[in-house]
Amino acid sequence: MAISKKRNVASQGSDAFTGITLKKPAKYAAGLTAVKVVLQHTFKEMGVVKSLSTLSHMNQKEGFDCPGCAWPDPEKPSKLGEYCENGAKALSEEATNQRVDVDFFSKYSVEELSRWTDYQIGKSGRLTAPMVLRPGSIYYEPISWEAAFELISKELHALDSPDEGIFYTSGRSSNEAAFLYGLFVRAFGTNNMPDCSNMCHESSGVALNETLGIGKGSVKLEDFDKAEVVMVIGQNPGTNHPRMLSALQKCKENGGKVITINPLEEAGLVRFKNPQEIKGVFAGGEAITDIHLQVKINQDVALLKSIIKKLAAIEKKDGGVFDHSFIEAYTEGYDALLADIENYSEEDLIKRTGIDEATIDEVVALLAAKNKIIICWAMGLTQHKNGVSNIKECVNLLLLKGSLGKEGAGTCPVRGHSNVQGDRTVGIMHYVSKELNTAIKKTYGFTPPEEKGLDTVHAIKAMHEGKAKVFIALGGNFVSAVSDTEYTSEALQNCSLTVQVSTKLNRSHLITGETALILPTLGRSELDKKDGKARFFTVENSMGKVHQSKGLLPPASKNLKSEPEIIGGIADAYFNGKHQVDWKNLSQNYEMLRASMEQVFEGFKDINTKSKGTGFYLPNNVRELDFSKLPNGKAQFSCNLLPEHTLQDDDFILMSIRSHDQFNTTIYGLNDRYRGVFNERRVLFMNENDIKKEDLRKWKWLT
Ligand SMILES: Nc1nc2c(c(=O)[nH]1)N[C@H]1C(S)=C(S)[C@@H](COP(=O)(O)OP(=O)(O)OC[C@H]3O[C@@H](n4cnc5c(=O)[nH]c(N)nc54)[C@H](O)[C@@H]3O)O[C@H]1N2
Ligand SMILES: Nc1nc2c(c(=O)[nH]1)N[C@H]1C(S)=C(S)[C@@H](COP(=O)(O)OP(=O)(O)OC[C@H]3O[C@@H](n4cnc5c(=O)[nH]c(N)nc54)[C@H](O)[C@@H]3O)O[C@H]1N2
Ligand SMILES: [Mo]
Repeated sequence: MAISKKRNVASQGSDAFTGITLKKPAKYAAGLTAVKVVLQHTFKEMGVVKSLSTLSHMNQKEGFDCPGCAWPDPEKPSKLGEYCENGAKALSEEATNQRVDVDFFSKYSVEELSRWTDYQIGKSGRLTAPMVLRPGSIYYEPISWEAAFELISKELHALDSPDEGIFYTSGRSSNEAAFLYGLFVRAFGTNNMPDCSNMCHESSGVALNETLGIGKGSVKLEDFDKAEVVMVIGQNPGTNHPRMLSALQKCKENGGKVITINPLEEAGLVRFKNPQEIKGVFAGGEAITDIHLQVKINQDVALLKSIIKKLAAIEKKDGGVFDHSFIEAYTEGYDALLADIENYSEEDLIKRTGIDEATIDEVVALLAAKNKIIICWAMGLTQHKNGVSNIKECVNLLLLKGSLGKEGAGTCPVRGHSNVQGDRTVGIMHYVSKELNTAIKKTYGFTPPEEKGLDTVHAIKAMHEGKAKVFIALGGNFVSAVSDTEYTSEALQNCSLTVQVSTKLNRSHLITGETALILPTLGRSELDKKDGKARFFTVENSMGKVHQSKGLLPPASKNLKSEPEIIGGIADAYFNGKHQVDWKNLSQNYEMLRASMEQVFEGFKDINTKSKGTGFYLPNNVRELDFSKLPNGKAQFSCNLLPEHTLQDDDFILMSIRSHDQFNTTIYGLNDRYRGVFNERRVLFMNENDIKKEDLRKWKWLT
């Protein structure tokens, strides 16, 4: 196969530095500056009138769900607006007035565009028409929707096996779109459904499933009002889930304590000025963290073990620390856990964490006395090699304290993309769910494949080795989101066809297979009309609540289709009327689609009516303390190993973090205001002591 390497030479864009300036890191998050930044950003991208009228509909009952993160909305949204600085930035990225039209593509070749920075590419605007990049060509050209669907159908039919197809999903798709997509992929005959979760909260899903029998968290938003202690581990809510700070604020107002565990003292975790309150705008803000544990990178297992060991010692001496009636009734493995912890030296554990013992003792004293504990976490725990152990160790602590299945307590993996949890619920996964397959067979009359499919890493490998040839992405920016950009570029360029269903131009449109398609779709904020009637779709937030989302803006172009319509178009062309499922109808009639999803998912009963208003919670066995699906019907304690790092004296462990001005691969701007970095994104932070030790200040750029 001819690989068109020459047309996309640069997989990283320009490497030129943009001129960094540094200031002191911020001491608080949000406040008046956040309000100013919101307005600057949205006015610039969307204009004043459109900004103000659209923002007031975001996260409101009759409005649309924020395209940013998956943090839930309160029952009574704030009248001043229920959004944060970064949600507003996510909206203005989508609702920008800039357009990437057909002329744009005839002006700039793929090769030229691939030399642009991600920031420039993203700022070019919304995609407006289906485009095709034909073999040997360096320019995208327009194509009709029908021809695009036919082209995909032809390539899929040409594969030797359905397993040569890869069907990626990002986490922005609605439940309806994701379900239909998964249904089509299964009808096509493969489980090759890598998704952005593989790079994100996969380890949470695995750890929670194995220990508690559900891959999701157990807390509801109201639990934050009642919690005595909230632990925020490996998470930076000030930037990534700013509305969570309001929940932490409320917890504190009700007498709760917040413990943060993070190698960095993130601005939002120190103080918070709630921009939705007058006092938040004008006063000094509220302290959020009561105790901060500045743990060394990837030493959370050591830290949690040291805490558990110290709690066990108090329990042995005085009693009253662990919840024995809970442990007895609902758990398995307590004795093994206590025996295992004996194998570790307290001194060694504490040394690994890099934290002074007195601070750990403060945390232990607090935890010993309280039993309504919430543990929140995100990428600082999940994205390590030993991510599963990190999370299982959090579960151990909650089980010991009986902090599950009651008010003010539980697990809280804070999700990323605004519907990443919903996508999983409705069947986006590379592994096989027997339950789902049985329900699909019963409802639609075909048997889904029973072989496990490829996750992100294995899908890349398969494309690289020529074992997979067609790559279709429902949203996202695959090439920039996965870790090894060069290897992945080669893998994608090995494909005969790559297809991107997208709202905005990104690098994955420029690093392509022999033929490539861009299929532009409606954004969440846009009006989705059929026969003059507005349609809504549903999403699931980070706490398992399903609710409707209805856009209001005129679509970026008349030539856009909704995601379900695009999937229906592909499926219809592929099966050409020879399949049990009525793809066309199902993809256009969302009520019918939802009614059919009701048959497949137990918790979706009456979804068409129940999803209106504030929505409904899906079943959650942890909330009910029902562990019947686990071995012996019990929640599982686990014994986890410490991560081993073999470091030389001058070796360092690195971690990755998001800057304040980005959403995954989307670059909102070049600043990281809270951390005091301006005009440059490629920044390496280092502990001052390490810099001194290595005498790195001699380097000019570190002044
Ligand atoms: N504005 C904005 N919002 C977003 C996103 C975005 O990119 N921009 N992305 C969305 C998505 S998809 C996701 S998954 C979430 C991500 O939300 P977060 O997980 O909050 O995002 P990160 O920036 O990866 O933050 C990781 C945090 O973990 C800390 N950390 C790193 N290593 C360790 C460690 O070993 N131990 C501990 N205890 N902490 C550690 C870092 O210092 C950092 O504060 O945000 C979602 N929301
Ligand atoms: N460099 C880098 N890599 C990362 C991360 C990071 O922060 N930086 N974060 C990691 C994490 S935690 C995650 S979850 C993954 C995320 O991986 P992805 O989900 O693949 O990446 P995103 O950057 O969120 O995708 C952005 C693109 O999604 C498209 N898009 C936006 N909204 C919609 C929509 O409504 N429908 C459709 N069809 N398309 C839409 C736009 O074209 C936009 O360019 O990346 C991981 N990898
Ligand atoms: Mo994520």
